[in-house]
Amino acid sequence: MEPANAASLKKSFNENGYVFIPGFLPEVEIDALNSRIENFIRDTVPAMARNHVFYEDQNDSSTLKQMQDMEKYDAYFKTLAVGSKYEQLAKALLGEDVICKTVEYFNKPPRIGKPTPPHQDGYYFMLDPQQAVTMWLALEKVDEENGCVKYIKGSHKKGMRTHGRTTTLGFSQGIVDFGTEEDIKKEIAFPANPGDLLVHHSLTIHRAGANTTASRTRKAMGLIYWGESAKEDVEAKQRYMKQLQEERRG
Ligand SMILES: O=C(O)CCC(=O)C(=O)O
Repeated sequence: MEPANAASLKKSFNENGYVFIPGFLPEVEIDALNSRIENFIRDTVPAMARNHVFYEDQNDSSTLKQMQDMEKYDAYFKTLAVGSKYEQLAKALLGEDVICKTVEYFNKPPRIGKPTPPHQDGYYFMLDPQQAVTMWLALEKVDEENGCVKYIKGSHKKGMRTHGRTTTLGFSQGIVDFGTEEDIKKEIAFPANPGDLLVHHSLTIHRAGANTTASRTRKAMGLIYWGESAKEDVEAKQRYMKQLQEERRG
């Protein structure tokens, strides 16, 4: 990345809590990535740990909605994340060396793809300082109808909001008092074309709509990077994971 470009992206990231980079991945690379994902879903998903793959309907594999830690199962996704242009961008935005924590996939199947509740990723990460970014790469056309991502501009500067349990599988925590005048005024929707990249800070409030279309999916790839200064509150994280497991069993 050109230093001038990196500096202007960082400025806008610091100000708004996100950046939108149209055409980050060229079309041919998107086609290659989409076919790797298709192969992964066919060959690897059946053997994946249950807590790394989520379906809208557990009994219907066509309703796959989310995958996590894909880099642990397939070296292709590790190479995508580590030592790559995504890593370089994360480093430029956070202003320090970074560690890739996970490679994810987000789909909203037609008709049944639920809204993503308003949340801050940092609530799940439990970091001090909150030096982390999430990248969200559109794998196909995404708009208001199939559930595009929406950011609350500048919300990363206002600290952590109170989160509570949701009924959305894969996004178990949401902001309990979301919908204030400020939230509504500052919310911006990001329709995207394949290859467009969104990057948000771990304190940026975001959500996404449901997929209300009859036949379109809504596929995206996620990459999470933590800055090397970000330290995890390990005990709080363990307590949280235990609580999640108990809730899931329940
Ligand atoms: O794909 C979505 O609906 C939301 C993804 C998200 O919340 C995230 O990447 O942090």
